[in-house]
Amino acid sequence: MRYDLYVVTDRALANGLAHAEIARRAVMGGANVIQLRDKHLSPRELYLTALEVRLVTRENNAAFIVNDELDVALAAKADGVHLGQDDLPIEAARRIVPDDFIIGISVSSAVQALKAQEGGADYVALSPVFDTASKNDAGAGRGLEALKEIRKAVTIPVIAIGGVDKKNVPSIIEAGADGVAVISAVVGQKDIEVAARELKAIITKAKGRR
Ligand code: TZP
Ligand code: MG
Repeated sequence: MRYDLYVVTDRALANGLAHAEIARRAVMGGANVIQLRDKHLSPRELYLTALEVRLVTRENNAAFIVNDELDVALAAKADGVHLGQDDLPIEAARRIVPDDFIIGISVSSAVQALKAQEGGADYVALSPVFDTASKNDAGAGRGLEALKEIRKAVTIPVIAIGGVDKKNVPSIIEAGADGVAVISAVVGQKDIEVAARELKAIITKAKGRR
């Protein structure tokens, strides 16, 4: 499983474009993972949207992760769910998902990352690595030192989210991240597909230097 370019959907930042269309453009540009994230939809709307994103990701061999809502993720046959520190505890989630179901956890420290790994996380996301305007309660960026500490603390894939852009992505990969998760650097760009392709090329190049 590759996490190189992990794109989180956001309708507001994409000028109201449908989640499935954001996903389609991002995977055409090479996104490896799509996370459906929408805090405003009802469970039913989220489920129906997830079915659409499931089709697009399956057709293009991208992984599909649902943010927060494990029931929707399971019902729509997503590949996994992404949980924050205030969401369902990973131990509880693990008990009710198939063996190969991906559970990703947001962490802000090496201690949280180790705890997530011990609970059975498939990956952790340092959140936020840098300051971001795309999530109100994200808090201050933890920086590359926190990323390096997490990299040392766990053996599972580590990704970084928050304020990631074309300029800082090489430093994130150099610090040991397996990939980056982005909203504005791809979803907020005029041409989502082109933005994804450019970012992916930078990630691939930076990995080649490691
Ligand atoms: N979780 C932590 S930071 C963030 C999320 C969903 C927002 C990332 O958006 P951007 O625009 O890539 O900083
Ligand atoms: Mg959450």
